[in-house]
Amino acid sequence: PAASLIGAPTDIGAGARGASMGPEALRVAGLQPALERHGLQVVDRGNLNGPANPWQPPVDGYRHLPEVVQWNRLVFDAVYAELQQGRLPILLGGDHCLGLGSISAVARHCAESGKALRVLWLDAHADFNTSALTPSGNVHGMPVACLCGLGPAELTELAGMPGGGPALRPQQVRQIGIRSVDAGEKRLVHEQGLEVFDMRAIDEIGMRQAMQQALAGMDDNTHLHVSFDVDFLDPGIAPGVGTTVPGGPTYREAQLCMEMIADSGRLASLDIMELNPALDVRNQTAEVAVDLVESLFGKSTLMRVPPLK
Ligand code: DIR
Ligand code: MN
Ligand code: MN
Ligand code: MN
Repeated sequence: PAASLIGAPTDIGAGARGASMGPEALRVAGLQPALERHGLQVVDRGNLNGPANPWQPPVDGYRHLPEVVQWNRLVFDAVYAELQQGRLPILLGGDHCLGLGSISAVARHCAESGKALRVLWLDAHADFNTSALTPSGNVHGMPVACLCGLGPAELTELAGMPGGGPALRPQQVRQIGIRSVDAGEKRLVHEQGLEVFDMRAIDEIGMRQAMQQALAGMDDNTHLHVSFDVDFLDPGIAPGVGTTVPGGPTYREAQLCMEMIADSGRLASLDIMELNPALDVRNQTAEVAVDLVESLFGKSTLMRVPPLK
């Protein structure tokens, strides 16, 4: 299997500066050799080069919409090109607004190749705001809504789906680890029927059963995309993000989550987002992210043949 690292050094959709340094921190933490240890052939494509962050207040409910669109177009093209070559794209964020470009490319690729698509959204936040609902105007709080067709045309039409329409139906998404949803956003999540394994669900049924349910119903024809917002993790182990929310998955819960995704055998594209080295402590959040991504690609303590069900 061949994978490609794509750096997207920007904080254009975020509320704090610094996620622009995320790709380099992941490289410094040894992401490429860690993946190669698990039999992956990895090429680092370097960084995309998009517009600077003008750091302006919101206009009509969006901060930096033109720049967000430009960055997402670059991400779309880069991710789509890797998929066309049969490679596994790994997007190194950058803030989570870029999940839009990445998943738009995956959705387009799946539509053109007759694949089913499942998206796992690992995050403290639902990222399901619209310009009318957002408390901040930050587009990193909106990508899931945009992917489902709720947002400005420049973003909802990015995928250029054959036959038109949004990149995703809410039914294709499973969210894990959620513990911060804004008031209006909460109503929209409910109305759209998004399947959310929030922290209460994980407390009640455990990470194991949450992941069994989130991964259920995939088959050999399913492309699994994981969008990993590093703020998914408890801030105790991952302080280096712009919007920490207490009460996230522990190190062990996060490991199990990643291991169960690996065992599914369906992982075909990945985003690693929102790492903010300006807020980190000696790169420890980057290191924990790399460690977890290793598990996502099959690192395990023992040989498990077949994987424990
Ligand atoms: C908040 C924060 N819900 C917003 N969102 C974040 O501004 O829309 N997403 N941090 O990752
Ligand atoms: Mn493919
Ligand atoms: Mn996010
Ligand atoms: Mn988040």
